Amino acid sequence: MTVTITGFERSPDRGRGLARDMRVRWALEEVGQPYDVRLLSFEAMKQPAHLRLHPFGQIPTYEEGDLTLFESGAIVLHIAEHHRGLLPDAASARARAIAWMFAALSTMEPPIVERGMASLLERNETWYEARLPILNDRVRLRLDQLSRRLDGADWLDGAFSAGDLLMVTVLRRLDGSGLVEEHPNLSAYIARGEARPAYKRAFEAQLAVFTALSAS
Ligand code: GTB
Repeated sequence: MTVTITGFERSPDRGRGLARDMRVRWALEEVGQPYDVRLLSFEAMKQPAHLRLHPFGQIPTYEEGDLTLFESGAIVLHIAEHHRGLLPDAASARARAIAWMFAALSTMEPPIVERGMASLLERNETWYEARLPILNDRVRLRLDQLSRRLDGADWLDGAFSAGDLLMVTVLRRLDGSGLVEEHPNLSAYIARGEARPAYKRAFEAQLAVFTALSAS
């Protein structure tokens, strides 16, 4: 059954693969599941047709037959549960991989997004220069802890899993901040994720949307 996901018609990241459709594309590529992408304008995302799929009027969504999902984490978990390759078979290892998925989205991502939103929307505020070090330190705390746990391993818990997939996409949002580079093992971890053939296919597919737009 063909899967259809949604993505930005004009991604504000200009093809850097930082929007959350990237993690869904990557998961689908990892498991070898073909998919279609419906591209949406910001206006279309707020219309009733899309709000029926996504209560918050955002991307990504996921449609497979009569199943519709929103929330990138739930979508990646669904893909991982229905195909081999993104979660271990053994029950305890599987539960730990799912814990890393939650860690990526509920422990690492919030301070990273908070920092990103501040740099994007609050840069001209008088208090921005005073607030940025506070936001950086919140991110630094989590990066330090993650770096210590990863230590010299390739992946967070044994083989590559959906936990790594989400973690790498979350860490990529720090691109340009200089914060990840304070931990060479985390830079190498991201690079390992980006070197995966499935990642590359997903990245190229979302970049092609931006390239086609720029050429038109
Ligand atoms: N918790 C939801 C999930 O994980 O699926 C969050 C979904 C979400 O934030 N979607 C964003 C969206 O639709 C796109 S990814 N925004 C439009 C809106 O809310 O009206 C967030 C994003 C946007 C842009 C960049 N960028 O330019 O670098 C990075 C990430």
